[in-house]
Amino acid sequence: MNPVRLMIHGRNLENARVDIQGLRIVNTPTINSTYIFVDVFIPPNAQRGSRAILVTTPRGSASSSFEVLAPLNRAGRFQGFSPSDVMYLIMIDRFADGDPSNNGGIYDRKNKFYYHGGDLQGVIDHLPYLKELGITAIWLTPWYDNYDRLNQIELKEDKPSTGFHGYNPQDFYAVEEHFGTPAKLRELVETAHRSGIKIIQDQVMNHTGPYHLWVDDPPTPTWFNGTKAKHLKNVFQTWALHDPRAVESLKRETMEGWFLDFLPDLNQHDAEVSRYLIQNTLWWIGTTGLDGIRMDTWQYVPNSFWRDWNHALKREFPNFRVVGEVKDGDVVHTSFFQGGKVRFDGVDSGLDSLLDFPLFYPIRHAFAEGKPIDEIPKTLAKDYLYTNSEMLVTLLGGHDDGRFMSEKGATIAGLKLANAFVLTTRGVPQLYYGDELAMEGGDEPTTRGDFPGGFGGDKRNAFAAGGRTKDEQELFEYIRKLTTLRRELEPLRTGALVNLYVSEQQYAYARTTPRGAVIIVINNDNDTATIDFDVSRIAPGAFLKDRLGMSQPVQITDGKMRVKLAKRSAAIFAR
Ligand SMILES: [Ca+2]
Ligand SMILES: [Ca+2]
Ligand SMILES: [Ca+2]
Repeated sequence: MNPVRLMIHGRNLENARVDIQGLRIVNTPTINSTYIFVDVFIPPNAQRGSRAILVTTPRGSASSSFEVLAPLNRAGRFQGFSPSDVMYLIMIDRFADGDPSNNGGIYDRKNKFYYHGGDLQGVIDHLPYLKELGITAIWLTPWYDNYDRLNQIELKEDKPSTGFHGYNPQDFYAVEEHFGTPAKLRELVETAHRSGIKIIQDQVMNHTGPYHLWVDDPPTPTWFNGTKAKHLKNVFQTWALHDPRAVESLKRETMEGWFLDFLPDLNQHDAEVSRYLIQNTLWWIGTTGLDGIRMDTWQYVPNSFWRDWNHALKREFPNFRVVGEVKDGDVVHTSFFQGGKVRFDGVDSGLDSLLDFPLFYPIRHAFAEGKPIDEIPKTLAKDYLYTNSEMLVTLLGGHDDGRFMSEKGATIAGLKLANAFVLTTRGVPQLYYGDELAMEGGDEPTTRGDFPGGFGGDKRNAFAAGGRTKDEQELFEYIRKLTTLRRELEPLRTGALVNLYVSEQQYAYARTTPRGAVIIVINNDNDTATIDFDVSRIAPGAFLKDRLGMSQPVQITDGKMRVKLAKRSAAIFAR
């Protein structure tokens, strides 16, 4: 994007003149008392480095700086993600404290709503751990600068909270000081890439944090939908968003209401807002070399904006991929938001992928609560509604829901089955930090617990085998085995998903490519089960071994496969 539009904020700016050392200002679309927008052309041969910005008015002058960076080499950067990846979600503040010197401000490890000290250095320090687990992409919760004060608007358990989670940005161009610096972020991306691990940024474009300076002084009159004093409150009538019959006003409170009634809702229909957000995304990608984006609160932002945003992003970074958060269990609803198709509103949003919440709930029901497993294939049967179900990001846990192990009835055996399923079904598997150790936490604050061993003074270090309990070590090894198999067996990454057998508590499916097939069998029952099913079109006459070691080898005769599995266990059959 060239020229680049800069937003300058100050006081008494009427009649101001702006000069930027060695760069040409080609346009000044806006000057008012507190904002100036200037368009700066950056010639390809522009000298790298910091440039002084000088603002002069009849009443005085002020200066700031603007940095011109060398473009990053594209090799090994901006890679996107695919079903060949295993994604791992880290809440930066709660994973590992690699730099106690940034633990200032509202920091208290005993308060679950305050900063706990985790940071970007902590992620860098534990890349070898993630590599050992078989992770190839890390999704980090937002690293935007959040407010440096107690949030008196959002009370948690009747007390002020903080922005430790990152979802309340107050500066879209800065890194949270508790997490590190822009240089540390670039170091993380570079170091991760050297380890074969991609970095996914968590972005927020629906709203700002409640203390953003724009709230009291918006850059344009229509920067936000409403004002702090007068705005709609967000309602969750999300079904209306995909309803071809709904009038626009029926969607307004959902689209333009302030989230939780306090997060200022950005108006992407304002051309300046749209340009600001698009340029901001290109800047993060271009200055760090990161590989993908997880976009927060996707459905509350207009599809027409997403079309423009995705178009600008893909034009610059064609391999880049985006996964949107549409938190809903209904495939009819979520599938509406995937790109690749012009919808009834005349728009193709261009969105590559969605978090697969419609599959998340059946996974919890079956494997945690022990309810019938057939809810899973029943959900997968609706895949035809998506433009590309292979790209969906499948998960058994995340930072907005209680942990798997805190569901009623959850056991380690069930958690293993959930992992076995997520890491062998279609889609891009995503794990949540600490689930590989069966961490517990039943609600939003406790689901974001500190990783044991990531923080000074921790009693044990679960990043190392010696610091794990027997159960934790067994689970860790089981997941490691699954990620290894996914890497070794091509059909688990790229194969078509074929459902072979479904009963109330048994499910068999295959992943097939023209070159071969892998057959997965899960017994979710509390008794041993023997099942017979037809594989004549998938693996006729094959001799298959279970790579998880739970079943005897199977010789297929007459196209029939017979498998006997112990209670609550899974088998992965390959030649
Ligand atoms: Ca720290
Ligand atoms: Ca901050
Ligand atoms: Ca909105």
